Amino acid sequence: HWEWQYLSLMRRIWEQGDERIDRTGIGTRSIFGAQLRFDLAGGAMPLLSTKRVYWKTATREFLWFLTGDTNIRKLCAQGVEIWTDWPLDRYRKETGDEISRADFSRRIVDDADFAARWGDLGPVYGKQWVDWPVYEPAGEGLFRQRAAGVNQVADLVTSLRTNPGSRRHIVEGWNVAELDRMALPPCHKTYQFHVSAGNRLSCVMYQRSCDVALGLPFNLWGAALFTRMLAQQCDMEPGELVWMGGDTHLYLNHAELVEAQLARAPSGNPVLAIRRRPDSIFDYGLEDFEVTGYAPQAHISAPVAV
Ligand code: DHF
Ligand code: TMP
Repeated sequence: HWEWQYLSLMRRIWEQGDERIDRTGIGTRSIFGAQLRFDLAGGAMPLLSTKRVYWKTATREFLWFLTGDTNIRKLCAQGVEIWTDWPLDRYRKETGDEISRADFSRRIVDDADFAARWGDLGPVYGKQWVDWPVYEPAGEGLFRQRAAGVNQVADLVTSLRTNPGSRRHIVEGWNVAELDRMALPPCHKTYQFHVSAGNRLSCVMYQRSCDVALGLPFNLWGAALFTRMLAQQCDMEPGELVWMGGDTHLYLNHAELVEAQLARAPSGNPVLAIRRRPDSIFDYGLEDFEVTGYAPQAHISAPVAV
């Protein structure tokens, strides 16, 4: 079962990882450089069975990236709170107001001005993916920003269709000049696609920093979903997902999750069906996705390091 790769990675980090202080102050055990491979043929998805993963939440997050939006308001309005802690942390620090997460999220949804002021993450994934800023010479050594930036995702669909053999099918989030304005610099920073002789679309995703317990299950799902959507749009079959990690870690306060999950064994092979073929990569909705054969073991909650 593919999931043993995930469990082995988790065990290796927990038992042999280098213990270090990280940015959040929680502390991690970490290894540097890791790989997982997953075959997407037949609709199979890298969805963990050894704990329930909220794939609908992960899908909502991914579709939100594709809209280019970087404000958490639309996520909160759908009950998705996975990004709320970062704007909340900034709000508390800058105002001294000890508002609860639930109240903060409610206010983001109810109050557009408040959301505009406090809900934005800066030019993160969505912005870079579909509107990477471009500057053109405007004479006398000045530059002007072009009205529309580069839509890497639209360009990717075009390049896959017209030049499948290319080795340049890349979506990049790491915009060096804008990192300092992002709430978090991109973790899943590079997606590269490849079309095989048999018309199979594969993806290598490079993640510079990986929270194996909380982030990785979502990130594997997102990369596989992206590959499936692109394959459908380009009349290809899904190939392989290859995940590569840089600093691949477990937070020290995830001990209970790690112990519980490593005591479980994988079961089942969930399959994703896409119910219709939308007109473009930007027209998918949650209702277009159906997962069958997913009978996971109980969810295991763990605190996220902010
Ligand atoms: N920071 C850290 N330290 N780890 C992350 O994984 C992370 N991920 C981010 C932003 N910053 C991060 C964005 N993605 C959860 C999952 C993904 C995610 C952020 C948070 C999470 O907390 N998942 C829980 C609860 C899911 C839910 O509430 O729906 C889980 O058990 O999967
Ligand atoms: P860092 O910017 O100091 O590396 O912290 C980012 C943390 O968030 C790190 O634990 C990795 C984790 N992370 C994921 O694993 N996946 C994600 O999608 C995101 C946004 C973050």
